[in-house]
Amino acid sequence: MAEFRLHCFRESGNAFKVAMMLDLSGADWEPVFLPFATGVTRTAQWRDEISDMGEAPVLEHRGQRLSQSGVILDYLAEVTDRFGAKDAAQRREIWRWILFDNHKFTSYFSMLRFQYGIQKTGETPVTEFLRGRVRAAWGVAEARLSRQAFIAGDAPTIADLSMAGYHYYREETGIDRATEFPAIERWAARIAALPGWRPPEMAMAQSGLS
Ligand SMILES: N[C@@H](CCC(=O)N[C@@H](CS)C(=O)NCC(=O)O)C(=O)O
Repeated sequence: MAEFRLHCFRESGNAFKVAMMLDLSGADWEPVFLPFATGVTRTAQWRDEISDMGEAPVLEHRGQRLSQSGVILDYLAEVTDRFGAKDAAQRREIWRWILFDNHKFTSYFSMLRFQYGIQKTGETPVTEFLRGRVRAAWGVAEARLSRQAFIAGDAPTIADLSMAGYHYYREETGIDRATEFPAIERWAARIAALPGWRPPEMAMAQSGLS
């Protein structure tokens, strides 16, 4: 059995945040397939045995089960000594962006992508609202990434891996990233060029939605 086991499915950008970290750190890890569309994460058994929050990803390591991608990334930075903070001030800066990511940068985009790109709802008041919120949050990151190569400095950290989780999927969302957010586009390419990086469909092969 691999040292790290990640409960995940291919479409989960939140899980891909952790998969990227494991790949880029050269960790010995394996995906544990989560058939998300069956509703398994809503069952009492899964919540008892895997995670009470009923969300992917969940990381198993040394008898522990960790959830919340930000906490998992922080844990992995500690045990692998990769992509962590160089001092206390940078640690706070990393957490500032991970919290922003979880509240706005990833969450609005993941909902927009799910509704517009995967469920194919067409345009609705909800998708219009979400796209506006995405553009506002991405604008904040665009300004930062126009000035520096990575979110918390000149080298990649777990803040980048958190924020990049949804940037390698191709569903239509009504946002043209390359044109509207060129600094984010270049940043996503810089992360994908790091040694060991694999796309979601290679890192987490099985689809949880089909
Ligand atoms: N803040 C959480 C979000 C996790 C999350 O929302 N995961 C989705 C899959 S990508 C999920 O399991 N959703 C189930 C639900 O909302 O009921 C994290 O970063 O781990």
